[in-house]
Amino acid sequence: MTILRILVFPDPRLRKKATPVEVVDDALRGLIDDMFETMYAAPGIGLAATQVDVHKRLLVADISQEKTDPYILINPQLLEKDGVIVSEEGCLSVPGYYEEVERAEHIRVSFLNRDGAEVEMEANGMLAVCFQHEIDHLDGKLFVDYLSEAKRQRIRNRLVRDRRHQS
Ligand code: GNR
Ligand code: NI
Repeated sequence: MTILRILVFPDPRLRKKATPVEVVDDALRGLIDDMFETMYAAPGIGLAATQVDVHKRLLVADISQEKTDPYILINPQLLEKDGVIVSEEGCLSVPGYYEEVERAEHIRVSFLNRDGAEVEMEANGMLAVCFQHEIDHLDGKLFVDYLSEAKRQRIRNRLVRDRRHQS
């Protein structure tokens, strides 16, 4: 198992649109295991393949405290959205910033599981927020895109400055 490097905004690779997974094989399951290890180590409640520079439609999530509720969504599709929830979001690719974002409160999503079987499920509340945040990543979208241009620029400038002081 390997902890993968997470891309940080404004890295242009975070803007790539991921392409569908064609085969669910052992190589993909290896990537999934590495994504869980990376997410849990961060720690985070979700991770999209885009964030580790793999541009395939694949995400992992676990919003439980005890890391007991792992979800793997391959080729996720949002089928229904209902209601509105506003929550404070963060992102491992935008470290240190938390802002309110409006999302659907209830969703229905279809995807392939780690055996390549088609699954449909509903998600509500925090899990629904997490899935929407991760699916956005697969489309090259970040939570900062929902903020004002001024806020996004300020976050970008600070992260670029942080990076220079690190390296
Ligand atoms: O760890 C994370 N926390 C979080 C909090 C509120 C809304 C979304 C998230 S996802 C984030 C991990 C991450 O960046 N996933 O892409
Ligand atoms: Ni994120």
